[in-house]
Amino acid sequence: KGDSALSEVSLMKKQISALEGQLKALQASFAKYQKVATFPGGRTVGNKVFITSGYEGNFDDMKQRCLQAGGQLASPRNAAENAAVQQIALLYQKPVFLGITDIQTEGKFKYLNGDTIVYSNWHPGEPNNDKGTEDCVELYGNGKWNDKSCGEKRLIVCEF
Ligand code: 293
Ligand code: CA
Repeated sequence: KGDSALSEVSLMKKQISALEGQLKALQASFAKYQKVATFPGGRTVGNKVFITSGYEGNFDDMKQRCLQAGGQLASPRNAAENAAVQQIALLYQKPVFLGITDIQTEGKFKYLNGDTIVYSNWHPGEPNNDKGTEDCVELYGNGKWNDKSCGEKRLIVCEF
């Protein structure tokens, strides 16, 4: 009995040291992918990573591409996140569509999960629903937001 308890302890010690080795390898691998993901069209803010392929598309295209990649359209929820998306817009010299629309109720901008937005950075005079057709939101190089027709093509930025 004493012997079998001892051999269980030594088995567990072996398992723990194997796990330690695997954890170390995983940490090294993660650090590498974290660097790759932020080069050059990516930005991390806290636990969030914003990244672009550099391609443009309309809102539905972009939404699908981000979902397919396991993320969602960039949805900055504070000034730091907004600044990160702004840097990507500046780097690529292209405005970005955000994961925010008022498709459901005109004038009530929501995230794609249906929650009302907790942060906004509208350009003065926006949102103006110009021509009655603007349900999507683009982020300019100056970081400010404009409501825009969802059929326009804008830079694809996803968040993970
Ligand atoms: C109007 C007035 C402009 C404004 C524009 C955008 C379109 O043309 O000042 O920049 O609408 O809001 O989304
Ligand atoms: Ca507008």
